[in-house]
Amino acid sequence: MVARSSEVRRSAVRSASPGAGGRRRRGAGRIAGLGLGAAALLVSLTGCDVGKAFGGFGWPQGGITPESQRMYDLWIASCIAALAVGVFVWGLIFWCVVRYRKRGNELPVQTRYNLPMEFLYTIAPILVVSVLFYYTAVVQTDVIKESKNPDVTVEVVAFKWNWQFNYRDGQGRDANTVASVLGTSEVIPVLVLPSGRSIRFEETSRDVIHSFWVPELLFKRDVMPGNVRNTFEVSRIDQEGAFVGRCAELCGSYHAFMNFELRVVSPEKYDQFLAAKKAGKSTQEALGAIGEPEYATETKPFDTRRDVNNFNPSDAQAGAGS
Ligand SMILES: [Cu+2]
Repeated sequence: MVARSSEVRRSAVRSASPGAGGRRRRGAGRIAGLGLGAAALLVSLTGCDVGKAFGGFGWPQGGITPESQRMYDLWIASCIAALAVGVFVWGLIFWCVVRYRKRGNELPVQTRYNLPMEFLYTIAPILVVSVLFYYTAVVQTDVIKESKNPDVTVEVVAFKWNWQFNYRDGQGRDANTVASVLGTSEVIPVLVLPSGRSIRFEETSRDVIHSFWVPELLFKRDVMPGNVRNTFEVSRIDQEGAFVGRCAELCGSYHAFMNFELRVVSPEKYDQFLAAKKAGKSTQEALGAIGEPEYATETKPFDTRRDVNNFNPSDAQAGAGS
């Protein structure tokens, strides 16, 4: 009896709406059109700097290398794609809420086995994920690419809790250090690099795992002790100036003070700086010789405030006891 009545209802629905199949096809066509429109919008929007207008969608802006720009573009394009999909899905939800809101006790048409719809919501997510995967793989491969002969090679040596930067005459462990910059508790190490040249960073640690991070490079890589020698390369730095660098791996008590400064200067100034260092000048003297500030301008030296007795307002030295 129940089966029969539902059969009757279904046939009634079919006869009451002879154009249901056509409408469904038109609906699927409209959805496909919307999808195509969103894709076209995505392609056209990636041509302009939409990210800037929306604060980078949370991604840090101000990258100073072509690699950082590529990562930024990938992020912006992914956000726009996510927004397009989001708007499409939210639109469908609201449309269904309004179009199929309850109008009486009659059950609305139950749509099942709608092949175009099922095809759409199976294929569309696979397509979206594939496109995102493809562009991520392309950008990642590009960003971690290393050339055979970079213009400059710097060995980054991390230790608790400072940095040493060795300018090398080649790549790998067997190359020689031709000049060096060493940070101390009183002096922030200034890593001087040229603009417009490719730079290889080779990282090694004397003790625990650290992480070499200059936010403007939008690239961060762990500095490992032992045999692992992480490397990465930037094809050039586009902007001259001073940029603070940090350790981005919790490495011990004074991790937070493990800052350095990246000073990007013109290639001519860089050559003069290196020549001065090779001639035996200190980093500060060499910086002064090329007309640059001798000390870091963007960050302060190691300030542990060990000599300040925070718990006792008297002038007693910390650790002096009572
Ligand atoms: Cu560290």
